[in-house]
Amino acid sequence: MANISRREMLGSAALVGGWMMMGGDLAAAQATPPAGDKPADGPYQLPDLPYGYADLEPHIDAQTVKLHHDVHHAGYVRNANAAVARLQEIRETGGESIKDVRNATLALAFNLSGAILHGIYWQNMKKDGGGEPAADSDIAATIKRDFGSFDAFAGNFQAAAAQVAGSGWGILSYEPLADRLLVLQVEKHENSCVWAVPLLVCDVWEHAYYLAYQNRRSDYIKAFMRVINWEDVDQRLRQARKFRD
Ligand code: MN3
Repeated sequence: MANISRREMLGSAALVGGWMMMGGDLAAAQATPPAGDKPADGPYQLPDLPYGYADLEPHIDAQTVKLHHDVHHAGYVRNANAAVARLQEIRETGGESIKDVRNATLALAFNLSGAILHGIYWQNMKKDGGGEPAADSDIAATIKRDFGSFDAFAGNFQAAAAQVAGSGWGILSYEPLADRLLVLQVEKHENSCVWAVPLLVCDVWEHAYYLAYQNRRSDYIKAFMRVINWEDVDQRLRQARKFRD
């Protein structure tokens, strides 16, 4: 990707930090964004794909990319905007409406987390991606330092993604406290485990792969590894490190 704004990186950091604090069930937040309409007006926009629907083939098929971006990702954005609007409405209305703050806040956390992670997910891939990061990149050196070798990282990352229970994400994160890379699992994407900045995220919700790979999630994860945009991941690492300054 061309540029990752500081605002976007801060949003990602706040997202992951927010996961610690947002517990609770998601009955009101809803796991499946509704299909159809374009995202409503609001502070969040559906970003364009950085490539064509078919550009990730044969690894990720065009129909999956189109549905995933235009319907699922758009739903997160629309519902995040709706939650922001609902919270504004509650603040203005007051009275009994204040009882809906929890539902609206859960909906905001769930949908904005989805919107942010999907934005990273699309940029984490590119046509003719995959392989290993450039040998002289920060991400290559840091993977080697923290995991021992690229293969050790790749094995850990793929196993973590494959072993997510139900829906969720495998995530390579930068953890600024110790300046370390960590492979994490997220099973409720608004409810994570550590303060960390996501650098590389693999969506293992079924909609990301089921049309082409059915129950073969591991095959999809292998395919994902073949389309990674390591320049994007490297840029995210370098930007995340600025948080230490
Ligand atoms: Mn998804």
